[in-house]
Amino acid sequence: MPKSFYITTPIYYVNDVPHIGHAYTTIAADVLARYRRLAGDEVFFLTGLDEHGQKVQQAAAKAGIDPQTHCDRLAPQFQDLWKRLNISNDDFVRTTQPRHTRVVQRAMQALFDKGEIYQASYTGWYCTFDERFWTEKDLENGLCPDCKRPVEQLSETNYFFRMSRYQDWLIQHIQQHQDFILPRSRRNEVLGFLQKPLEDLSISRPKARLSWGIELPFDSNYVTYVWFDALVNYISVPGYLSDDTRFRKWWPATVHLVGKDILTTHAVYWSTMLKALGLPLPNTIFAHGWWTVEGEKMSKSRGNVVDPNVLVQEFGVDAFRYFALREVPFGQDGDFSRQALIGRLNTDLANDLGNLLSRTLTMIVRYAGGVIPEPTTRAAHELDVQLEQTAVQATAAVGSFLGKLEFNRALEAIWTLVQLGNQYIDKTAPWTLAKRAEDKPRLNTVLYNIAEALRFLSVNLFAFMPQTAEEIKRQLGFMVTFSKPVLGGEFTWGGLMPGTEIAKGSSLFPRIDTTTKRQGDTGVTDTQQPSPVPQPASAASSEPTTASDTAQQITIEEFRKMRLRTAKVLTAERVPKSEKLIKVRVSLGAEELQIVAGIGKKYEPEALIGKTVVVVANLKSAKLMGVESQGMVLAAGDKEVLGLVTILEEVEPGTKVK
Ligand code: ME8
Repeated sequence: MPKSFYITTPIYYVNDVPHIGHAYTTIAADVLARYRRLAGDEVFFLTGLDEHGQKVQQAAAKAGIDPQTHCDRLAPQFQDLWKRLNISNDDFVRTTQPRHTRVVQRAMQALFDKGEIYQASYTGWYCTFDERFWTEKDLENGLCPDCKRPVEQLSETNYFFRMSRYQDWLIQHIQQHQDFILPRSRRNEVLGFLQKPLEDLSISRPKARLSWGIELPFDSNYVTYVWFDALVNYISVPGYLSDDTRFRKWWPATVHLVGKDILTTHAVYWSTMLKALGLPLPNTIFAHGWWTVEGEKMSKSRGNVVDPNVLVQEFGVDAFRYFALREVPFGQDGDFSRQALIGRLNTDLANDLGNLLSRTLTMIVRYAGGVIPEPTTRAAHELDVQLEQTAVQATAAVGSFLGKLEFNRALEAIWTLVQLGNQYIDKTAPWTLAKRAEDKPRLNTVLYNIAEALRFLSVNLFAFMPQTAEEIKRQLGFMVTFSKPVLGGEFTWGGLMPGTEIAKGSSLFPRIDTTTKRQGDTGVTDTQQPSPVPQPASAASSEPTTASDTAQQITIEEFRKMRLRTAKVLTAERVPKSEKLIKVRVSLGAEELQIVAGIGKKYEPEALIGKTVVVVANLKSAKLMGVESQGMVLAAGDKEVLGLVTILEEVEPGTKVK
């Protein structure tokens, strides 16, 4: 029997367009939903909109339209964004839908009939922004303790939910269910909150003050408090009080994903409501952290609200999905910056993953006629065993990390395989194997293994980056149906079918050019090319040093003009129609250079990727066979290149060489 996995996001207020905060929770939920489907669970993934209440009424009034029209205009913005982000939600609730309002009214009536709701007059401090009353002692310097805005004193007759009677029970429930509120630190916060006496909760608003809400079934002068309406979406949609069989299948929810801002409403209001209704509590409420933008709180007034649509357009959907979950451990606060996103895209996605695929495809075309070759021996080599084991372990690790909502660690586990794949290529050196006919069987095995590692990667990446997973699959031509529970059944190493034709396509992640102006950091003010370019003796000639070398002595100042740096080779490809020239893109840490080097007779481009070389980084750009070269890669040899200059130890790219 497949397990039922019911996951929800908050339903977002339609007072404004969606931003990266909303996208964050929704992407996280999507990854879990996709992964659980792949693992064979039956999944119900619900998201939607919170359309009632003061915030929405105010936004509509500001726009000069009635609230329903306002909601109808904004709802497609959320739905379109979810499509663009490849969100695989199974339903989309809007709290103005009759399927929801009906259930809210029935639930309210049931609570009223049970005596869980009573009417009373109340005087308190009201925060319009948070739509809630505070007691005198709650206030902080006379301001709302939550949003720090001014509050006003109001006296009202309202309906109250007897929340206070559930305080002890709730404390006990939280203590007895370790995973009910996660992460642990948030659980402790809720327990801390519950140390203070819990008051009854006002769950109505007089229509005279707020008309935009669901009318109380037992008093038409009132509408339902927006939270008492919104939270019910989690049960109204899967069939509470309307379809028992369906409801029994999905409730209790497996995970409610929320931001830390709305943990109390979920952990306290929602739990006690469910208890009063006689319903079981969800397994887990997970409160994730808060995103700032370039170090600042995101707000309309600051004008720094980030539109996910723009990011998708600029960087692609999967780069954004990857960044959102890779950058910060889920649960902790994080900061969004374009630079950080570009960094992730260029390194993890373009250099590591993109390169692995393109190198593999290039070699399959070149050395195996564009067809996945038949491996001759299985696990013949220590390197093969290591690759297979890492693929299998990474797959298991992804499952176990996602079980704990540790998205970033799941991605790290996947990247151990990406990196090992690249190392496997470097170490097995297929370009060398291709030179000797007797190495052909080994070459085939190696190429097969890399392609198989990529099949594993594609399956593991699917939940995070569905489009990328599909593209890897398409280019390598293997058969996997991601809508089937691939990981639920047999998913083993060696499943890749030899003989399939590959379809090398465009690169997965085009690099974002971050090339900066190349001056200044050495204090070099003279931008003129030092002339003649002094070459260190070791790189100048294969001849021993002669008297004529020493004749061309240079001063230390002249030498210092040269900007010598370590550089990591990111990409390498042959310059068309040239036997000798290879175009490399190298990273100097903060900047990148494109260099055309005459090393093509000695090296295959694939062998260079990932290597640390030494470059002259302030050489005036020149064009070689029409291709711009912005520096020089140092190599030993004169007419003939004998070997590239490398560094004995591991050093960061961009380190000064002197
Ligand atoms: O609270 N960083 O809706 P809402 C991370 N309608 N996540 C963020 C974020 C940020 N800067 N900003 C928003 C509501 N979020 C209610 C919910 S549920 C029954 C009713 C995300 O539009 C995060 O998930 O204010 C947060 O909890 C949610 O959006 C708040 O959305």
